[in-house]
Amino acid sequence: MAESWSRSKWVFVFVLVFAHFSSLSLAEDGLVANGDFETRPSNGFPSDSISDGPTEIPSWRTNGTVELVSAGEKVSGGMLLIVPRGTHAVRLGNDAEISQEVTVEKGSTYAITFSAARTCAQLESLNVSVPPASQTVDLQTLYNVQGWDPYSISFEAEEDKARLVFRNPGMEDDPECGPIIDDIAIKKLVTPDKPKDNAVVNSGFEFGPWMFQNVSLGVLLPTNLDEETSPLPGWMVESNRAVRYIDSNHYAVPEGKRAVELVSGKEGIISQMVETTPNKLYSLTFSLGHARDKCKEPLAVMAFAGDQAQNFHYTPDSNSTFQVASVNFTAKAERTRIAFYSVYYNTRTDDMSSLCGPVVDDVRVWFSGSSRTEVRILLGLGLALWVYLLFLV
Ligand SMILES: [Ca+2]
Repeated sequence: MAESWSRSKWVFVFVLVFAHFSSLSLAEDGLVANGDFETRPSNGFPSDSISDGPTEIPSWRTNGTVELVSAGEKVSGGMLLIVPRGTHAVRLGNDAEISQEVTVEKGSTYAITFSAARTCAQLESLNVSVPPASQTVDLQTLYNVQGWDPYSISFEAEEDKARLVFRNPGMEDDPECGPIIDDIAIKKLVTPDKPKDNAVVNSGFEFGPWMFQNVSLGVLLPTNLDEETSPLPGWMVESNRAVRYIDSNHYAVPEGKRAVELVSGKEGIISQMVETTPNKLYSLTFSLGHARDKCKEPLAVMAFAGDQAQNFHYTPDSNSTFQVASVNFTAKAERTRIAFYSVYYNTRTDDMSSLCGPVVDDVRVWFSGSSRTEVRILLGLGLALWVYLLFLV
């Protein structure tokens, strides 16, 4: 009896220890292992050693010319290398890549946040993949004068291990060109429940990719590969340019802690297909705001709901950084597309080149009463009743 008790106790301890370790190895939200490239390689950082040998990058597998670069370094042209944060980052040469395996939950969706900068004026891009999903992020557009930006893409885990691969697909003449990447973080995405009185999922943009507390640039969301996975659950970025995901620590956000800033004019569209009942009258309402990021006015959005399209200008008000706008529409099908883009291409007043634009938040779609045909039928019935009553009299 005592023996079997002691054995089951050991089994219990073993299960506990096993559970502990298996939960530890799952990727946690935040930086991946050495995701900021600040871990010292065994033979030191290239910048502080005189040896010319190849440097290994702790926690990463490399292929091709991958360099650990330091803030303050210059390339041959005399251009200062941009290191997004901290002291070190990596630069990917022609066709070079770095990768790392992360443990994930099969079937879950993850967002990868990373910072990227281009080194030369050429068409630079970065291919980010979690095989079989793959996406090429265009680094041609400079969204802000600091020369780098955080980006986010998403993938659905098909296995319980995923390999994150960052590759420079370019073939530049100058071997010193090639994107610089830094601050690679992962976050498991949760799709929020749909509220009862609103057909919009993630209506306040509170669910989204990892954001670094002390980074004030927001996170750029490039075009989605498909409708199923988006770093912004429920929403799609449809066009060929990015929108900016912003936080209330650094921007004026109408509701909650997160919102979207439409920074790419007509080329940065966010949309969602919402469930509707055909022939019912609906109202789309949303907050239209100013991010308080010195964005030069006028700010305006074009809002789409089914076959309705309407543009709204942001009217500055000293008491508030946003206003509520609405569009009425009659649903034609069981799913209706709602979408937003910025009417203007705006830049900041201080540097005249950082891209900015109107803020959209708190998007709601709800029944706004009976449809016109229903009203007509009711009026018709009422009239018939009166006629009938008159006959009786
Ligand atoms: Ca919000």
